[in-house]
Amino acid sequence: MRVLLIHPGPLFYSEVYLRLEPLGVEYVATALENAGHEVRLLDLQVFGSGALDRLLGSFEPNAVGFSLNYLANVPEVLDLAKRVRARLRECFVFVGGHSASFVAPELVEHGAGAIDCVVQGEGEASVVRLLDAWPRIDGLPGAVTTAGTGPRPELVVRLDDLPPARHLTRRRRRYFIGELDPCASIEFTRGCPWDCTFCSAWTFYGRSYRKREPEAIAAELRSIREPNVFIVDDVAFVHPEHGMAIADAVERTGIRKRYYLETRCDVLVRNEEVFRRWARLGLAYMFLGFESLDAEQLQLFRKRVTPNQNFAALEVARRLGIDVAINLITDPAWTEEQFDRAIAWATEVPEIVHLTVATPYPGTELFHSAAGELATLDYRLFDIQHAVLPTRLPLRRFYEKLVESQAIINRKFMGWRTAVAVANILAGQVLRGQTNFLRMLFKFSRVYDARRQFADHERPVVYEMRPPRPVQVVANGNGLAQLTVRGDDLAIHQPPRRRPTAPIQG
Ligand code: B12
Ligand code: SF4
Repeated sequence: MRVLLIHPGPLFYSEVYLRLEPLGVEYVATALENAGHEVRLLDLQVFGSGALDRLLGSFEPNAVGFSLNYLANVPEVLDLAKRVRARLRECFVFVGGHSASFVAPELVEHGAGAIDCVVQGEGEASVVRLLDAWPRIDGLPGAVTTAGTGPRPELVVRLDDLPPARHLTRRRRRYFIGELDPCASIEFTRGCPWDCTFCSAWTFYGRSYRKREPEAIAAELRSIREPNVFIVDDVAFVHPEHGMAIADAVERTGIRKRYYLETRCDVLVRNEEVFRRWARLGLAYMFLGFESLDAEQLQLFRKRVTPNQNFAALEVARRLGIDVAINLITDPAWTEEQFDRAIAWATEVPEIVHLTVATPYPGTELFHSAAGELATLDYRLFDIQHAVLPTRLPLRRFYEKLVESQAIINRKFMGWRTAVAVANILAGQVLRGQTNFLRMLFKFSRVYDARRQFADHERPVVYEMRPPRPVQVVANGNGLAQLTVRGDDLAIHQPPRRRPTAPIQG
C-alpha cells in the first residue's frame, strides 16, 4: 500500500524554544516499510498544509495515518482527516499517538465518518496487522472503530528491532532545541516506573519500563548526521548501569555530540557519576521537573521527591556544568503572593525556570479527580499554557501574572543581550545556514501575550472534549481523600505482572 503519515503543526507556545523530529511516527514508518509498504512522512511542524494537498495529489495514498500525541492538536487533526476523506473517499484514514489513545472513541465520533480507526498504544506493534486486515479491522488489538474497542494493544518486545525511519523526514535542519541547532532525537528507554497524578506517560505504557541495547544505541547515534541530539526518555538514566553501558559503547565508537535530556531530581542526585560521565561525553542541557517549591504540593502530585532533593539536584547540575531548565507547575488556585514567590525565586536562580499551568489530561488521575471542575472542554486550551480549571485570580489577571513570570526567561536568556553574549555560536550557525536559534531569541513577546491567551477562551468551539467520568472520592485512615480510579484502570498497555525494578523512594 502507499501510506502517508502526518504529524500535525506545532503548538504555538512551544515553538519559541524548540521544534523536534517526530520520532514516534518514524518508528511507525519503519514497521510499515519493513512490511513492504511505500511510505511518505509529512511533518506539518515544518511544512505548510498546502504540502498535504500536493502530496495527496501526487502520491495518491491508499492509507493516511495521523500522529496525535498532543491533546491540543485534536481539532487540527480532525479537520485534516475530514479534508483527506473529502478528497480520497476510499482511503483508509487512521489516527494514533499518545493523546489519541486516551480519547479514542470520541475521536471516531467527532470524525463523523472521516476516521476509520484510532490505533491505541505503540503504533509499530499493531499498524502492519491493521493494514493487512483492512477493511476487516473491528476487534483487532488496539483498534478503536465505530464498532467499538478491540483488546488492549501489544507492547513492542524488542525496541532495537526497528530503527526510526529518519530518511523520510525532510527539512531536518528545522529541528532544534535552544542553542542545539540543528538537533536530532533518540530514545534510550521507553516508559516511566513512577506514577505522578498529573502525568499520563506512565499510564500509557502501563508503568512498564524498557531499555534499549547500548550497542544498538551507539550504532544509531553514529548514523545520525546532526551534531546535537535530544534524548526523548521520560526520565533519563534511571538505572545507572544502563547509562554507564551506553557511555562505554559511545566512547568505543568515538562519537562526539552535544546532548539534551530530561530527568528527575532524585535520579540526578542518586546517579551523579553517570551524569558526570555524560557531561564529559557532551551532555550540555537538562530539563528537571521540579513541579513545585512546596513539599505538600509535591506529595499531592505523588512526585515522590522533596524540595530539598530538588535543590540538591540543582547543586549537582551546577557542579557538573550542565545548564538546567526547571519546570514549575502553576496551580490555577494561585494568589498574587504565590505567583510573586515563584517570580522571586525564578529571578534569583541562574537557571531557566519555566512555568506551566496544571492541566488535567485524559489518562491522568488528575483528570478524574477534577471531574465536574473543568472550566472548558476546548481541546485547544489543553496545552499547559492555558487555564482549563477555574482560577482564583480573575482569568485575565492570572494570565498577566503567568506571562510576567515567564518573561523572566526572556530577560535572562533571550533578546539582544544574549545575542551579543553568544555571538560566536550564532555566527557559526548563520554561516552554516542555521537560523532557528537566532530567531528564537526574539520571538518571546510575539508569542507570550496575556491578552491573547485570555481571548483564546472566547474562540468558538467546534469539537468538545468528553468530560471525565466522575469518581468516588473516599477518605482513607489519615483523613486524606483517596481516588477510586487507579492508574491500572487508565492504562493503555497491560501493566506488567512484575512490579517495576527502578528504585522508587517516597
Ligand atoms: C519528547 C517529548 C516531547 C518533545 C518532542 C516531541 C515530539 N516532537 O514529538 C518536546 C520537548 C518537543 C515536547 C514538547 C511538549 N510536550 Co511532550 N513529551 C515528550 C515525551 C517525553 C516523549 C515523546 C516521545 O518522543 N516518545 C518516544 C516516541 C517513540 O513515542 P511516541 O511519540 O509516543 O510515539 C509512539 C506512539 O505514541 C504511537 N504513535 C505516535 N504517532 C503515531 C501515529 C500513528 C499513525 C500511529 C498508528 C501510532 C503513533 O506509536 C509511536 C511508537 O511507539 C512525552 C511523554 C511520553 N512518554 O510519551 C511527552 C508528552 C507527549 N508531552 C506532553 C506535553 C504536555 C508537551 C508540551 C505541551 C509541553 C510544553 N511545555 O509546552 C510540548 C508541546 C509540543 C508541541 N507539539 O509543540 C505531554 C502530552 C500531554 C497531552 N496529553 O497532550 C506528554 C505525554 C508528557 C506528560 N508528562 O504528560 N515533548
Ligand atoms: S516521573 Fe516524570 S514521566 Fe514519570 S510519572 Fe512522574 S512526571 Fe511522568
